[in-house]
Amino acid sequence: MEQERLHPEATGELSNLLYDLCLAAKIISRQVRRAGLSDILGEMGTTNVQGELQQKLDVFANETVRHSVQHTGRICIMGSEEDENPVPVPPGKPAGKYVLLYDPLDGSANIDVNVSIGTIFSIHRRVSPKKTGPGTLADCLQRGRKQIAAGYILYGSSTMLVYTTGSGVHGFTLDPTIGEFLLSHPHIRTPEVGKYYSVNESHWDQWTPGVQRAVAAFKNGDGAGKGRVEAKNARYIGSLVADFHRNLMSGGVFLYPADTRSPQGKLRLLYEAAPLAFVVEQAGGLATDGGQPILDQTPTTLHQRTPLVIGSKADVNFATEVIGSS
Ligand code: FDP
Repeated sequence: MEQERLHPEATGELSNLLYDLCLAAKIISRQVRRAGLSDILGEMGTTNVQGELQQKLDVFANETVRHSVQHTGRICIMGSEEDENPVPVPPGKPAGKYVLLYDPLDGSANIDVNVSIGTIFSIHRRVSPKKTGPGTLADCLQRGRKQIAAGYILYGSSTMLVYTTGSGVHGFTLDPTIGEFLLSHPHIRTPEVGKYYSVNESHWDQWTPGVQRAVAAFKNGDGAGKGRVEAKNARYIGSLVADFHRNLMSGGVFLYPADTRSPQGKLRLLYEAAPLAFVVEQAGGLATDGGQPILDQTPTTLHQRTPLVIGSKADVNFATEVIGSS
């Protein structure tokens, strides 16, 4: 509400879209909290003891987000990690001026082992010349710099919504006793230099010499004195949202570089890297692909991958310089 008042021209539609996402987050959070209890961890297509068709949690999350937004008249098209093609609003339903891109449940390898996971979202304005009816792929393929809102929901020791609309980053914690997100972390700023580096070092042999040098410097310090890198502590959960959130709050750098097995990197530009890049820049940090800022990349496909270096500004600048010089 406070943010909306900064824009006298605002119609309230964006706030309502964010509320729609909060509703989805509460439903997903409830299901995640019951994950070990509710037979929900089964494979798709199998039947549970009640004879109901089991749904994997990531499929459940995908549908929950879709159902929470597609009939509201606020969006014209959605793109999700779980859907091969963009999903326009259903025929006959009102289409709005926003585009939603999302990763319904990031860190899926951690679902079955009770480790933090998250939902990531990115919101753009529609750009297709037709102002009514369903949106098009072109609405989804916009540069990160054009995002008007982005954020994530972390299902961790508590459930937290962290978002930006371009006026800073704000964190809300879900109070399960009243079912509301309460503003717990206004105006989040990330430290200029981080304490942690987060990378899957088992990929070392597949990295370029530049990536190896950057990671070695984060691990050991580069010995070059003031303005260079001090040795950092390592933390890698393997859930992007959780690794990102810890580094945002405590300071740190997360790397998922390109390697010989994934020459474009592993993470997705539109609904993983770009929204987190918007959040981190708004918190005073930085995100690059090891060369250019993530927010300046031009997407050509919905599920495009990108290398990612994200976190505290000085550390991302250092890694980008070292990777680029190899
Ligand atoms: P996951 O495969 O479990 O969905 O988005 C993909 C992602 O998780 C990120 O959340 C995580 O940071 C990364 O992949 C982990 O990949 P590695 O196992 O290769 O480290």
